[in-house]
Parts: sequence; structure tokens; C-alpha cells
Amino acid sequence: MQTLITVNRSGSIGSVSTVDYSVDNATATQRGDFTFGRGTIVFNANESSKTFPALISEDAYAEGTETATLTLSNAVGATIGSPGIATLQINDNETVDGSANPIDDAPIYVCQHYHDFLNRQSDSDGQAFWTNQITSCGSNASCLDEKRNNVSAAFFLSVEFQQTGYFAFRFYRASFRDTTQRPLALPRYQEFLRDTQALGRNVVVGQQNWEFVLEQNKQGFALDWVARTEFIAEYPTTMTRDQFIDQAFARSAATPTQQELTLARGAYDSGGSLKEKRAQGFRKVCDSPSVFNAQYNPAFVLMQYFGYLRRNPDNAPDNNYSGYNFWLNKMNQFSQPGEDVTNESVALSRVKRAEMVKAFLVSAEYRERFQGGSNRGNQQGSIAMADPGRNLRDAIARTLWFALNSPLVKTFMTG
Ligand SMILES: [Ca+2]
Ligand SMILES: [Ca+2]
Ligand SMILES: [Ca+2]
Repeated sequence: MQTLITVNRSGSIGSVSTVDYSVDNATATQRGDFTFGRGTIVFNANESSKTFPALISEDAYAEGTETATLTLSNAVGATIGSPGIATLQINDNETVDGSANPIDDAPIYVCQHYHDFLNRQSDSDGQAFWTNQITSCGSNASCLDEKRNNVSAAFFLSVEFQQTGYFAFRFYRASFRDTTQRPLALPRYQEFLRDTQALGRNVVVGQQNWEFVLEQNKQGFALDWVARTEFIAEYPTTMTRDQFIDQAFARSAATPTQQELTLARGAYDSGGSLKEKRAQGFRKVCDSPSVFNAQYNPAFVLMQYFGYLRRNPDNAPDNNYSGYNFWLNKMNQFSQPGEDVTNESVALSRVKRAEMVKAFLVSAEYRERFQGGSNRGNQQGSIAMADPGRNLRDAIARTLWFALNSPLVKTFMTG
């Protein structure tokens, strides 16, 4: 389920202003209780009130009342009033631990996939469609097993994920190298969620205008991306067009076709300012079929950790990349030469051959997010270092929260 948090703007509201928000751990944790949230709210001229969602998970742990922290920061064109930090109170809906795992209930399973992969509450059509895929099996165990796996894989394969999460993933891979900050040149969990949620803001595939909203989000994202200090450090503004494009393909481990090169250079040239050129050229590289195919397996494996386990591959209990590398090798082994995974059915076949989705779905670590674990749904270790450059701000926010003595409390029922 979700609850919508309202942000009010007062005073002179005749122009545009923006503010960032976050939904972070307090006594409730992002692994079992809610979905880590971060994004930017845009107030257009004369808009005084906006909402953002907090996504709540259903679990079987009787844990009493827990809290998450809501924070507003980085106001542009406005200042943050009081309260800028608030407490989200999550009430329990059981008094003793449940013996059944909520994730075995088809509607809950589907809803949790919306939270974990698409960062939003399910729309009623989608919720009904995917639930029916599973419940139509009746009590046929092998059918249930297969449909649950297929429904789960469908969220990664969906247009909505491919255009948000996988889009962000390709930007990271094309930008960065293997460093201690980003081992194996993979995005870290929290920064990835932040960027994916920005791309997915107000996008519900199939609903009116979704393509327009998505395109606006992508354009804004690409312009923001090429202005980031980290990006400019890797792609100095002194680079020529061809150096810029070539490096983006090389970092993506892709060999572009001549047509892809031409299209990327053309996109670069069509920009007005240097920033626009770089945003458009970079995006065209990342959207090239050769890059899409080259990055598919690493993205798929990483999303098993981000989506199901809500952590980086090298966080506890793994503490290293051997698990990630094992699964990446397996995906690579089950890939066939010349396969084009921009074709959804080709992609699904590969994913099914590797049998990875099932392995994660039945893993104790996934299932114990919701029921039956000694950790009671909490993270087994820290996911700190997961959001480079932002941890300090979070630490400051926590301090302020205590100083302000949690001014606003919103209450609702949950898992
Ligand atoms: Ca909890
Ligand atoms: Ca509970
Ligand atoms: Ca519950």
C-alpha cells in the first residue's frame, strides 16, 4: 500500500520552485517495512500543494509502531519552512507473528513487485492483470510456480522498468569506471533508486500521456546527469564530440555499428549549448541497441540484489562480489551469440534458461524480508556508502529531526 505525503508551498507562489524529499530509515527499515524514497517535487507557477508517495510493505512480523523519516531539502526558488522534517508512523496490523508468508498471497506478491521494481503503487489494471496470471492456476502447484517466476521476470522486462531503471543503469555504466566508490563500475543501491525514481516520476505505462511524461523526465535527467561533477570529471568539457561519443561506447563495452555512431554524433550536433549536445549525444549512445545488449546481463543480475534483496551485492551477508559474479557468469553462459534482447520474448527466454529469478524468489533472504527470519525483516548489515556524496546530508537531517522533536506525525495502517 501507499500513503501520500503532502507538501505545501505558501507565500509568493507565482514562479517555479523545486524541493527534494526523502523517505529514510528510522526504527522502520527500508528492507522490510517501506521502500526507500527520494525525488524532486516541482511546483509550477501558482501550485501550492503537491504530494509524494511513501510505499509500505506488508509483513508478518508483529513489531509494534515503527517510524520512517521524511525530509525536505535542496529547495530551489523557495526556502524550507517548518516542519521540514517529519516522522511517518507505521502502525502494525498484527499482534503476533504470522505463520504464513504474505508474499505467498498473489495480490500482495504483485503489489510488492510494483514497489520493488517500479517504485510506485500498483495501478488497478496492472494489479488485476498480474494477479490473475497467478490465481488462474488455481491450486496447480507447478503452474503457480511457473507463473510466479514469469510475473516476477515481467517486471524487469516491462517497458516501464526498461525505460527507467535500465535507462539509469546504462548511464552509470557509460559514465564510470571500476573504483572503490563504485566497484565493478556498478551504480550503488541508493543512488540508483534516487535516479530511477526521478525517471519514473508520474509515469504509469498505459495511462494517458505516459510517453510525454517519461520523455520530459528523461530529458531532464540527461541534462542533470551531464552537469554532475562526477560526470564532468570522467568526461571533461574539453573533449571533442568524437572523443566523447567513443568513450561512452567503450565504457559501455559496446562496439557500435556505423549507423549507431552516426546517430549519436547527429544527436550531439543537434544540441544548442554544449550541455545539450552532451546530454543528447550521451543519451543516444545509451539507447543504442549495441549498448542495450551489452549491458543487459549485468543490469539483470544487479536488479536481483536491488529489487529482491534491497541492497548492494557486496553488502552483508555476502560482503563481496562472488555471488554477483556467479550469477553474471551464469547469465552469460545462457546467452546465445547474436541474441537481441531488445526483443522482449528473446530476453524472457534467456532469463528463464538461467533460472535466476526463481533462485532469488525462494531464497531465505528474500522471503525473510516478510516473514520467518531472525532478523525480523531488518537489514543484515549496513547499506551505508550506498549513496555517494549524500550520506552527510542524511546524517545532518537525522540530527535536525531530533532537534525539532518530530513535529508532524502521520498515521496509517500497514504491514
Ligand atoms: Ca520493522
Ligand atoms: Ca508487521
Ligand atoms: Ca502484516
